[in-house]
Amino acid sequence: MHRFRVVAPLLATLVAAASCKSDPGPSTPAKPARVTFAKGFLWGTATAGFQVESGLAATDWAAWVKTKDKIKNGDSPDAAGPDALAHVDEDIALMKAMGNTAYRFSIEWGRLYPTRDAFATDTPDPAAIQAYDGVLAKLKAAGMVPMVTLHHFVTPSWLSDPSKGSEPQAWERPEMTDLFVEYARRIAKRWGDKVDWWCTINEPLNVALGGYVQGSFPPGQLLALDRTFAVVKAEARAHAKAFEAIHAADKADADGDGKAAMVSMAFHQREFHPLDPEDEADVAATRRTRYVWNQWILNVVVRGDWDDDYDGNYTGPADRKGDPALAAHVDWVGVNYYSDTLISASRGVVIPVIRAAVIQDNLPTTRPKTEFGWDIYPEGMGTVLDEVATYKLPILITENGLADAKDTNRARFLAEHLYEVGRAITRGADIRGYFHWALLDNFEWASGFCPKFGFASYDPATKKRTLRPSGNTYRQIATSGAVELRNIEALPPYTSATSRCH
Ligand code: IFM
Repeated sequence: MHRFRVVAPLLATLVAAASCKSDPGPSTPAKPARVTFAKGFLWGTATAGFQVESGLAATDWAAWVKTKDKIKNGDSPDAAGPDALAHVDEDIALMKAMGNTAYRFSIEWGRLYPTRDAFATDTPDPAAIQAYDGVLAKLKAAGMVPMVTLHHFVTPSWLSDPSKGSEPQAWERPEMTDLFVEYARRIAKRWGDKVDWWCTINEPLNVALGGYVQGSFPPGQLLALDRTFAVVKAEARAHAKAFEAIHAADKADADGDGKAAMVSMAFHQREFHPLDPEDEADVAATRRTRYVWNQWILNVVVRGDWDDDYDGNYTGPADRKGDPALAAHVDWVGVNYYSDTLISASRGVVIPVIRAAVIQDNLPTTRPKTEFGWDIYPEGMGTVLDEVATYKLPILITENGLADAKDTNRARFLAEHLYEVGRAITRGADIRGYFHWALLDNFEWASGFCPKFGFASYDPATKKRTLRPSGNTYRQIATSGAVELRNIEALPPYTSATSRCH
């Protein structure tokens, strides 16, 4: 869903320029021999309910996967997924084998409350309660710090019906915000003594882009810009209210660090470059895209700056600067970083508002590509972290990873990205943890099971997990609390993926 398949003429002359950040010039400072991480840094992996669980029938995504031609190969998590709730012990064993100390996962609204009536009467499904109780108890017994996501793309069916895509769904519905806030309050109250790290909404912008621009997510709309931005605004407001509800409901300090709830969102932050760095229009379009993509919502929930028309100025009819109801509504910033993006002002499908075409897949650069068609670009992690550090809040990398079925690139990818995280820390960023996407192979939304993002693979029939060798690299880094440049150099060079999952 994150991938905008914008077919642009790929100019050979742009290739070197677009990949120039990989070629350090003579004035580049020497790279440190090692970077280190403080004791207590969270070493984790991540998953999300619909991607690894089965039986989430009462959700919009369950209906979406049954819709013709929406999912590659017609894949469905129920049939071929890793069935995570039935394999918690095995999954915790994987985490332990990698020296992990933390795990990010979601608690699914549609599993706990499959019907509107169940929600209205606060009668959660007992099996669901038991399942998540079990996950949290087992994580605690294993010494793992949980991070819980409350909305990772999936909405209960009673609030979102993809078969009626022309009507308002999920975040567009007037009642959604208050119901989500109530859901957040209940979860924080029930499990606040076990959870400190809360992530309200995963990738708020991407939910909207997938559902209303690209049409690859429910409700499957194409270039419906007004609806896209209405969704983003609703999510920003819902997050701010959920932030307050969670803080009011969860006063328990689960991990004994002196703080109770720590609440944020996970933002999909990308690096952006102009398709043609010599073209001023592309440069300006890149600036606009970076602002709307990486900064707009952060400005709302950190500073209360409500830039209603997304133009970067607070001068529009509904623009507001410094709204106290929205400002200071994150305790930390969650960064999902994957790769680079090229921006053109004119070549490809130009999206109004940003007035830019977004090219995310198979970039015309010399960098190695993942099986998802994304560039491997660790330096971009550093740029994004420096940008986020300007908000002066703790940061957690809530996702970072690659599709790599044969595990040829994962160890180097992990080490190089963590090296950039370490360097950002030495430049002053307050980074508290890193969650690799993903613990194990999972359902990659519209791309089905084709992309293999996991440290572990699993047998679809027996569900038996097998840790890929890169898990040893994670263990070595996590247990030593350091990344050594010489260890990175000893790893095999990247191999560009020859197959693609889309
Ligand atoms: O699998 C997704 C995840 O659900 C959200 N962030 C990006 C990942 C890889 O595309």
